[in-house]
Amino acid sequence: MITKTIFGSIMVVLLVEASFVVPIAAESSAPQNIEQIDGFAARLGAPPGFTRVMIGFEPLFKGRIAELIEEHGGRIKDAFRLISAISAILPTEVIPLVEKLPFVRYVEEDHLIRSTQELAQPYPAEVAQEIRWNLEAIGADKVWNISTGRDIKVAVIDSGIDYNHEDLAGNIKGGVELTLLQRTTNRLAWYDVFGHGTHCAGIIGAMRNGKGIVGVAPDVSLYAVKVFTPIGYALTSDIVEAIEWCVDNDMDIVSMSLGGGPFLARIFGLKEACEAAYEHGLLLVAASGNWPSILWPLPIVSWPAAYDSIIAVGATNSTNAHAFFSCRGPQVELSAPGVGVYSTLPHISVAGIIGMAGFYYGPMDGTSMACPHVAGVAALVWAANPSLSNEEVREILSSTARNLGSDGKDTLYGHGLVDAEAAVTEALNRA
Ligand SMILES: [Ca+2]
Ligand SMILES: [Ca+2]
Repeated sequence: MITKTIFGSIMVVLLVEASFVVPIAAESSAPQNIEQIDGFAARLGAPPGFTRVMIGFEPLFKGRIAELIEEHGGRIKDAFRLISAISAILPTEVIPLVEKLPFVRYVEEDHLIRSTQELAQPYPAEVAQEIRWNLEAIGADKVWNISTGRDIKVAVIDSGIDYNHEDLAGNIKGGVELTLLQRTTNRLAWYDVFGHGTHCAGIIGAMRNGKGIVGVAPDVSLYAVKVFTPIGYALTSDIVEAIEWCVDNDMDIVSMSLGGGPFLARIFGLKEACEAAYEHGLLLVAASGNWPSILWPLPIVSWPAAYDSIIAVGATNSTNAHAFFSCRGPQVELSAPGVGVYSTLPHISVAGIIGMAGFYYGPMDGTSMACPHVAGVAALVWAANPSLSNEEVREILSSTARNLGSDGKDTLYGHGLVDAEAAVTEALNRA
């Protein structure tokens, strides 16, 4: 039995996996990625006296919950099918009554998750396509004669993707916007004006086309699941809806370079959605979080990466050493490159606004960049042997990872650096 909880105006610490953007080879400056928001989230866009909530209930009572919300002058935002929960705007004074109902499992604030993307400095591609250190570190280029991720569907839950980008367009197969602003599959809606989603998408699946960069899985099918508004906010319920969309649309892999702080440890809706998607056979990968140990001494990664149903990925640099900002903890499952990673950027950017022609690329730092490397390797593994289950792909990634640091699994590196060549070889052995 899950304890009923309601959070009033507790201090909310938000984490952004994204992005203190630095030029390649520069030292990372102090991270700007921890923010504190107090009670603001659940009232965003809600009338005075109302709060945004997620209500979990016993499955047979969906209709009764909907009636209750209406009776009290509230409004349903999402009636989920993947989990037995509803997100809604409710009069704040009604919440204690609702949580006492015997068929209500929990009432929780619909927290905000923010991705404070700072724009990278985009450059027109100055070189022909090249294999950069991050791909060599994980051996991705060594398996493309066997597997390129073809026919594997990877959803990037983020800020959208620049579908016009020369290095992405051929691999982008669909998208959706699920934000407070609108909920639509209209192509214009899921364009990325932010940069973060396009950067992550390029790491997973930029094309092998003689231009720009190459992604880990250069023939993968990419889907943009846009949850971050142009100002960089998503509600927890938006992430739940995004995961539901991934299940409904038969995604194989979900890449989530996003996360939040300790308040999410006691959020049930997001946890349930991740568990349900995992049970449906999807493989979920998330960034472990960018908290330098000086700011976050506890050995625990951010959420949703911390959930058992998700592969938590930490970041390493070009010498395969732990990136100082990468969260440590027993939940870290794998490591992947996350410092000075060069990838695609959307045209609409500082350079785009001033009218510079061309397509753009640039470096970013963060566990946000590590996560899509693992999503890409998972796509290589699955394409090499489509008969594998999500649990088997996960087990192969861990068992073939290259140990780093102390012997065996540890709290800095997890099982170690993801190894595309060893993982694909193992996948073929099991075919
Ligand atoms: Ca390319
Ligand atoms: Ca180790």
